[in-house]
Amino acid sequence: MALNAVPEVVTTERRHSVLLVSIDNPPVNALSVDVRRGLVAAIDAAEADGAVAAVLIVGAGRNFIAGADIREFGKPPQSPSLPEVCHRIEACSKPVVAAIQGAALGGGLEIALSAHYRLAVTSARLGLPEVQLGLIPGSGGTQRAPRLIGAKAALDLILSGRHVAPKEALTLGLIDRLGEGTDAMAEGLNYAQELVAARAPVRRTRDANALTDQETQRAAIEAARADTARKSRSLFSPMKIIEAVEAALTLPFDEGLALERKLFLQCIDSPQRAGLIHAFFAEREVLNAPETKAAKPRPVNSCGIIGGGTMGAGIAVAMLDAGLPVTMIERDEPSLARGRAHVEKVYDGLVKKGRLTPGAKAAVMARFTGSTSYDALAQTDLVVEAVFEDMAVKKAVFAELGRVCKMGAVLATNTSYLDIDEIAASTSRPGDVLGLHFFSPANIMKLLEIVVPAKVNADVVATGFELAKKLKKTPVRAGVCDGFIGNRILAVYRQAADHMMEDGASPYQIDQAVRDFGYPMGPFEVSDLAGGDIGWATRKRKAATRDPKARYVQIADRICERGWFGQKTGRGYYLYVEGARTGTPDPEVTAIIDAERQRAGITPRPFSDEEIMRRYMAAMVNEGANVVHQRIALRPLDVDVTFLYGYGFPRHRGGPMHYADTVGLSQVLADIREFAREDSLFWQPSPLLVELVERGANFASLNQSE
Ligand code: 3H9
Repeated sequence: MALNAVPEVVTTERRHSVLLVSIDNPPVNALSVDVRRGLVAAIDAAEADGAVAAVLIVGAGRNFIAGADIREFGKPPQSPSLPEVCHRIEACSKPVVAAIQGAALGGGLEIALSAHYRLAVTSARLGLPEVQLGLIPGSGGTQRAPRLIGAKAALDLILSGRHVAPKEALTLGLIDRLGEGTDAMAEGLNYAQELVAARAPVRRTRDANALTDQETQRAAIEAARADTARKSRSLFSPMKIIEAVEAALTLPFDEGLALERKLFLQCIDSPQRAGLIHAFFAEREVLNAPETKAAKPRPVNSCGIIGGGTMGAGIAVAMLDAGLPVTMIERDEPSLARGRAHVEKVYDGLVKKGRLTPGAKAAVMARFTGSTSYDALAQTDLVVEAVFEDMAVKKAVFAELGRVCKMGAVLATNTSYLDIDEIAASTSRPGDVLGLHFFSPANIMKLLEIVVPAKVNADVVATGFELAKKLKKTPVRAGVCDGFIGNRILAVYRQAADHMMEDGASPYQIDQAVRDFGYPMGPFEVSDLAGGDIGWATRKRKAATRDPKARYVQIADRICERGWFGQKTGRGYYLYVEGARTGTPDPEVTAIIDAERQRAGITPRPFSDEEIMRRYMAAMVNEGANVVHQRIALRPLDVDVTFLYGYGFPRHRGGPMHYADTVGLSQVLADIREFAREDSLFWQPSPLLVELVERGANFASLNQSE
């Protein structure tokens, strides 16, 4: 029986003496203003109805509540606020039970913490992931969670943002009961009726006493503070989280709540919050490509890999991890044995670390077969070619694939820069050919560029996206060009770094400035890690087509000529003593740089860290704009996601294009024009950047256009 008219995202219905309050706000029951109003109205209705002895809150669909409605952040607040809703629930004079299935995250868990009793079924995942959005829990989570489970456990949850399964939640004391079945509503009704029968009292989390042992709690807070200072130096919200949780120890509940609110609003106003929420939506929006809307993916239940080198083996592991059977093709038995050994080595490492049992390893390897004959791929659904980067070799592979593979098989190349249209033309079925550009190590890196050649069928592209989901990777649609989205842009800002090195900044200063910006490594450290020979090979390949008028810095070539390829040879830009993974500056490299400056007639000048980043980012953003302008990337957000997932761009800055918006595009353009006075060939403003500045628009305005 419907008791009263509340907005339909929250419905109420009496079941005996229990008022069942159901939140139905697809897709994830986020706490929009209507839900908040509905919840308050439901509690009011429960108080007013003498026949109601308890309240049960449930979520319709797969989730309980995924949290505050992130789309409302940054807009004018609407009443009631979430803290007010939580307060209203907790203050209810009749027992309130939360029955959780699926996500109870952020504000969703805070609603549950405001209820008086909590039950979760097996599908439940509980967490306070606000830190991942640059926030702190803002509706009592920092005050109620420590009171319920202690400061140490609460800090662990809130600082990591991790999701907790119901068993652990029970052990922690976050919930009171584990539901035996899967139906949270049915389990919750039984629980609520039991509580009514037992005349169970209202039990408010604000009065919980897990903080009584002050000394232990303080130690936990100090440990978290030291750890955060070390690990999350450049992040804004983690220290605010610690401050708020500390208040749970030192202040009365209502004062703690007031402090939490103040700190939450500071976080809401921070550019890091804007960057992280942009990243959250962008990584979901990349899934919306024209082909994913237009076509259904082909089924992929088996996979072939051509080539058992580092890349091929990494891709094989990614496929095996996703549960697919893999057939690896190599040209001869010794190469095949090496390919298999590469794959096994990864799983042996996991066994050694105790993350995989020998039995589980054997089960995975049972899905791996190898062959020296392409005929073994006759029934395979999808093949990824990962052979040497040479057009003639690739064309020969694709001609073979066209001959042996069944009709409808997807034929993918993992090339990093070769023209996929040309590769596709070498088969009898170009409509089945696309690029799947994995990043090394392919079983770990999350980015997968889905490269779309001119003649490919839409369902083949959709299959690439579906495969990414299976592999738990983040796909970004890219057009065909040298380097696609990521490596094409990388080539340009790497040159900007080389120019600065020759003009007076040391590689060590540049790396430090880039790390201070938030990257885990600077460009020269990355070069040493990847192997200087890789970039050297690319430079040689491009030498014939290089514009003779373009500036070319030879320092890297001088270093490579000495056989210094980075970590694997013990020296590159840095010195690596006895296999160390962190290098130290090398005076001989500095001498090489000095000699090159002299040879080029350059008098070195000092660079500030700020100027280094201005140039580095201007180069990245300008080429990013070119990539969008030429439709290599669908939208600026696709460039952002590429850099967040493939190049270590600091997530709290949202990606290079989002970052450029925060700096202001007119400022970026002014910088480029200023730099162009020294080198007008390198610093050519992107037509898109110029157009946006003229219109007073930004990159974000293009993200909505698809
Ligand atoms: C918070 O609660 C602050 C409070 O402490 C204080 C406030 C005062 N809002 O991920 P999916 C959308 S902060 C709005 O693909 P899944 C998402 O964009 C919040 N929209 O599904 C997507 O839209 P579209 C703390 C949201 O099944 C659709 O839902 N909570 C929200 O793979 C499906 O999402 C979090 O940080 C939201 N809160 O995963 C949890 N959440 O279809 C964030 C999702 O248009 N959410 N959407 O692309 C998640 O972690 C996952 O979405 C979840 C489901 C695990 C719930």
